[in-house]
Amino acid sequence: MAIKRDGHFVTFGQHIQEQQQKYPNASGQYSWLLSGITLATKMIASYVRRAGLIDVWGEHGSTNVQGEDVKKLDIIANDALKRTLGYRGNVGIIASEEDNEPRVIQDVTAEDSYIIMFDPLDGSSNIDVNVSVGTIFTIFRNPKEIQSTEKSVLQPGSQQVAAGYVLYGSSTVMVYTDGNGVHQFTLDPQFGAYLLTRENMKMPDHSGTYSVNEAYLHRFPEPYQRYLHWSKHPEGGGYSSRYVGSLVADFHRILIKGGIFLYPPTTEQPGGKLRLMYECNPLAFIAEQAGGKAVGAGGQRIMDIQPTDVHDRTPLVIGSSKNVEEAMRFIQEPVRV
Ligand code: FDP
Repeated sequence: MAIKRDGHFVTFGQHIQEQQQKYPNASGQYSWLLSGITLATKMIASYVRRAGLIDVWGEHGSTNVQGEDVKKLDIIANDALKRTLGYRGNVGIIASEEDNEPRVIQDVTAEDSYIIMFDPLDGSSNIDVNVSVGTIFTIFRNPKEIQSTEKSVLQPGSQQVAAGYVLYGSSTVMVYTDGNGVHQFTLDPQFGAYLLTRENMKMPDHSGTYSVNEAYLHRFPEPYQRYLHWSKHPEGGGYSSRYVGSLVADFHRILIKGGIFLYPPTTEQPGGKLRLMYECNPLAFIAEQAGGKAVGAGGQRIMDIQPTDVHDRTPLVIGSSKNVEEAMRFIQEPVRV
């Protein structure tokens, strides 16, 4: 149910304004930027909802910088975000998982200028089969000192100002944090607004569910294999498993119900598959704000990893704090394959 305050729904915009009132010097520029994200995701949601009726299924016929086939909806989502954010005066740099290079929108060095990074459509291999997909975004401050675009962008996740995702699922929900807890907003298609539906979300600290593409088991380093064997064995964890194959959907379930998601190194991708900047950092920020944990190779905190390239990848273990700690007892040398 949508949460009411003084008998009224709380829109995402109102929530941001309430947050900003805590900072008397806030210029309002930040909420202007966020309105670009909400507008773009409403546009994406409207395409997702009409998939099958309009021509959005299938391959676009190109490959992205990662060498993956690009779907039509990937392009639509990427364009929607770039268009809406490109006109926001306070956006300095935009970096998209689908694009080769970060794009400098304007050379702004003012205090309230931002860098936005996004995965426009996460889980896109699920689009054509009507399974949930999502948009993930993260926001950094544009460093005031004039630097190269690369240096400005390559900040560790601990520097994130805010992060969130939109899950186009049974309803369209946005989960957001700016370091003051995690809140969920649901898109009301009648009002055309995101309304507050969960406040100060906390992840259960343990659950008996793990999420991993277990078909790749033999490609994982041995400690991961041992952990997964223990997890399902009746004399070990005795856990159940769920794997959607859209990171946002798998993570959202864990945020609400608890558990653990793993994308380990594989023999083919020893550095992991998931992108540090576009996927892992934002979800790690949300996980930690909700009381969970997120670690990469060797158990390093995801948000402490210093990126060397905007398209860096990392192994990921994320979820309820006790589940992640439990997994870490098995996974000592995760990069050895
Ligand atoms: P996709 O390739 O469909 O875009 O990083 C992208 C991602 O999906 C994640 O959303 C998902 O968790 C993962 O890859 C799925 O990878 P596998 O198919 O290798 O399991």
